[in-house]
Amino acid sequence: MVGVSRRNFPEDVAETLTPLADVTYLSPSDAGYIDALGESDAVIVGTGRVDGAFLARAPRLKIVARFGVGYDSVDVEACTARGVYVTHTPGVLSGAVADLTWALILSLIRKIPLADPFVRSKWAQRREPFPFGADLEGKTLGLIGLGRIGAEVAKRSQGFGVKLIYYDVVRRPELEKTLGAEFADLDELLRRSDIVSLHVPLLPSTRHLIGEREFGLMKPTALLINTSRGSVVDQRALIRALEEGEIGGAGLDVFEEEPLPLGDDLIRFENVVLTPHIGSATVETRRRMALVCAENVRAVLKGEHPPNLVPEQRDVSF
Ligand code: 8YV
Repeated sequence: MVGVSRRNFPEDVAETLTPLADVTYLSPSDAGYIDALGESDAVIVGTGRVDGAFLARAPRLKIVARFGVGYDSVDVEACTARGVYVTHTPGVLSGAVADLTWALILSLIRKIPLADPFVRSKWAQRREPFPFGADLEGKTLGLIGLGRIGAEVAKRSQGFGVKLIYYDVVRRPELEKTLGAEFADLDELLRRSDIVSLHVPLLPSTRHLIGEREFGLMKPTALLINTSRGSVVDQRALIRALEEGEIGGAGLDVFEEEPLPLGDDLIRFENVVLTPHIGSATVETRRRMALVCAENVRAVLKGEHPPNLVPEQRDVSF
C-alpha cells in the first residue's frame, strides 16, 4: 500500500503506482488513518512531521517520499535507523521558487499590493498621489545560499542591472564566473545589500540565521525576502526590526508558524508582502514534483535504489 498524505496529489500520477501497490489518500483526521498508515509500504508526505512516533505507527514502511525539496519536517536519522529511505524533489521546483522570489522583490520595491487597491478605490478621486517606488538598477542583491534555487534567482537577476553578491558555506567559483556573483561573508553581505534573499535549507546551523544582531547590520532601507523556511528568520526579531525601521520591508512566503495566524503582528505592516507558502505552487512544477515522488516510490516498491535520496542517505542501501 502507498499512503499519500496530500489531498491534491494528481490521481493520474498516483495511478501509475497501482500496478505495484494500492494507493490510498491519508489524512490524520480520517477514521481509518492509523490502519492505513500501519499497512503502508510507502508514504508521500507534504509538510506534516515524520518522526519516531509516525514511524512507530508504520512498521511496514520502506520509503518516505517528501513532496518538496526541504525535508526539515522528516527525522532522517530515525528513518535511517529504521531502514526507511527518505527522498525529496530537488531541481524540479527551483525555477518556480526563483520566480516567486522575484515576484516578491518587484512587489515590494514597486508597492504592487498597495497599488492594486488604490486603483480600485482611490485613484479616480485624484485626492492623493500614489507613493514612488525605487529602481532595481544599481542596487545590490545579496543571496544567502547559492545552491539550486539561489542560482536560479541569480540567473533571473541578469536583466535588472543589480550587483550580485552571495554568501554560502561553500564557494561557487563556476557561478561566480558565469553569473558575475561576488562572494562576501555573511556580515559584509548584510551591510552591503539593498535586498537580502534567503535560499538555505533549515538546519540546526541555519535556524534563526537572521535575528536581532543581523537586522542591526542591515541598511535601514534593505528588503528581506524569504522563500526558504520561516525559522531561518527569528520572526520576533523581524517584527521588532520593522517596528523600529531597522530595515525597509520584507517579502515573505514562509513563516515560523504556518498557516500564519490571522492576528499575527506581521499583518499590520504596509511594507511587508505576504504569500501563503506558494514557492512551488504552479501547475507545471507541482506535477513534476508528483512525478518525481512517484518515481522514487516505484523504485523502492520494485526493490531498487530510489533516485532522489536525501544527501544524508546518499551512501545507504537497505
Ligand atoms: C512545498 C516546499 O510547498 O519544496 C519544499 O520544500 O516547501 C514546497 O515546495 C511543500 O513541500 C509542500 O509539501
